Order: sequence, then C-alpha cells, then structure tokens
Amino acid sequence: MRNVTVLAGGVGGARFTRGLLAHLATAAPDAAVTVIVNTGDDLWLDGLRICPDLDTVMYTLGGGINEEQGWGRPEETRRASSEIAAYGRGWSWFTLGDLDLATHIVRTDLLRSGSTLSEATEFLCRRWQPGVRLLPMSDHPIETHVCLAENIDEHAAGDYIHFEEWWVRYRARVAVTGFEQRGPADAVAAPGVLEAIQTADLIVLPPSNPVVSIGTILAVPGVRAALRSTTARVVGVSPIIGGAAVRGMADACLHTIGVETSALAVGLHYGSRSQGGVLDAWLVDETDAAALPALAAAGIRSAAAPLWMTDLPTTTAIAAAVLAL
Ligand code: FO1
Repeated sequence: MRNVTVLAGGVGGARFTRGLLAHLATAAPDAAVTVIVNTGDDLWLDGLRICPDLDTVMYTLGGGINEEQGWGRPEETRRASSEIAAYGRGWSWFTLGDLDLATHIVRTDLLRSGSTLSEATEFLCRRWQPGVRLLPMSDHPIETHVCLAENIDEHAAGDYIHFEEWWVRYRARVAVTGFEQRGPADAVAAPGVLEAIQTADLIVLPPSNPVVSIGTILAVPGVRAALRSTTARVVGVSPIIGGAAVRGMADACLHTIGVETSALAVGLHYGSRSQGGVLDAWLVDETDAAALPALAAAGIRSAAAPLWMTDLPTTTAIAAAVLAL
C-alpha cells in the first residue's frame, strides 16, 4: 500500500482522512496520501478568494480546525468582518473570522502575484504540515451555483446563486431545480490530479457530499475516465446512514438530482466500474446491511461497518474497514 488517493469535500472528507492517516501510521507507515479537494464551493468575497474545502482539510489535518464547527479556526473573533459589515459590504451571514482571514489574504496575495491555486495551497501547507499532498481539483475556478425554484429575499425563482449562499444563508432549505458548475470551458484538472488517480494503489471516496463535493470532482475533465481506467482499487464510504445524511444537507442535494437518500441509492449512483461507474467497493453502516445483496447484484463489493465518525478512534476504524474491503 504505497500510494493512497482520496477525493474529498469538506468536513466528512477531512475527518475521514485524519482517521486514514492514523490507521496508515501503523498499517502502512511508508504510504503516501494525496487528497484531491473539491473547489466548487470556492468564491470571491470581500476581494478575497475563499476556498472552504481546501481550508477545512488543511486546518483539520494541520491541527488548526474548529472541531465543533468542522470549518474555520477555534477561538475566533469577528472584528474585521464586523467592520466590513459596518460599511454595508460582505455577507453578514457568512462568518470570516479574523484568524481565518489571514489565510484568505495570503492566498489572494499569492494568486494576485501569479501563483496558481495549487502553488498557493502548497505554500499554505508549508505552515500547516497536513501530512498529505493537498491538491485542488483544478487550478481554474469551477464554482457550483444553484438555480432557485422559488422567490426568496432579493432573489427570484430561476435566479442562480452561489452554492455557499444556498448552503449557509438558506441552509439548503430553499428548493432548487439544479446545480451548475461555472468555470472556463478550458478548465482542466490541476497538475498531479490525474496522475494521483492513475498511479494510486487505493482510491477512496470518503463520506463527503456525493453531489456537490465528490460529484463536482468527478465532473472535472478526465477524472471520471482516470477512475475508470486506474489499476487502483476504488472504495467508497457511504455518507448516508439509515436513510439520513450524516451531516450537512446531502439529502437536499440528492433530492435535487433525483437520487434517493439511502446508502444503496448513493452506491448505485456512483455505480460499479464493471458497469460504467467508478466504484469497486462500497462501505455502508451496519444499519444499512440489508443493502449488501443489491450492491453485490450491481457488481459492487460491499461490507457493513460502524460509520459514525464521532472521534479519531472511530474514523481510524472506518479507514481500517476501507482497507480491509
Ligand atoms: N459554514 C457555515 O455554516 N457558516 C458560515 O458562516 C461559514 C463561513 C465559512 C468561512 C470560511 C470557510 O472556509 C468556510 C465557511 N463555512 C461556513 C463552511 C462552508 O460553508 C462549508 O465548509 C463548505 O462550503 C460545505 O462543506
């Protein structure tokens, strides 16, 4: 087990990877882990480039995460963002803490000086030392926008708003008719991304949001094809336990694309590599063990294990179950 590649979104992907690193430290000490991170949540705000999922993975693995929130820094203050609000600027409902702002300022400074997002991320990781190679899915901006199905506040049905406004301001409780990736037509995978998929021994799809996190990465040109052709084993971990999203509002996203909120439905949505999909195996929670025969019938090896990531030992055990599968 030399090279492990993880396709990750924010909180779920970061917490899983922390457990994976803990497990590999004893199970395969010389393994190298690459995390390919969703950048569909990224946005320009107050003149700064915000990269929520890259920062959540970097802070979580680097020991700087606000553990309860799963994003941002602990012991935060909001002096600068309160001043921005006093000018009537910014998003009052989107917290940019003073410590977190330093990350966005340094990243934006690097980008404006000509660095790619990959280079800026590598620079920030020199401080945080996450213990993995952290790659944005693309160096091009590919932002997720959602189409509103109803009028709300200053928005009308049919309007598109940035995913973060839907997610944070409206808590995904406003009906949307679909998601759109907004990026240049020539957007490509970031350097090293396709290679990290093609040269891995194991690829893991952690319990991140299958639509707006993993799905966004799969939509990057070449990623799906690389997953389907790699000699690596591709193992996914269900983000749905007992018919409910573990965290976040994955059920709202799945509903929008017409996928039932169940471990089975998400596994079939990703699909078996033998039938045009991207999975070799799918790990479900013990409460969803009834799905195993249907998954097997669809060509997906599967197993049931406790999937609640309550602390490091439980996430380490999940990583062990993934490697066993
Ligand atoms: N999530 C919230 O629920 N409320 C916030 O105010 C908020 C601010 C924020 C600032 C920077 C950042 O990197 C992430 C932030 N998040 C916030 C989390 C973010 O919405 C999620 O981490 C991902 O976009 C979805 O996984």
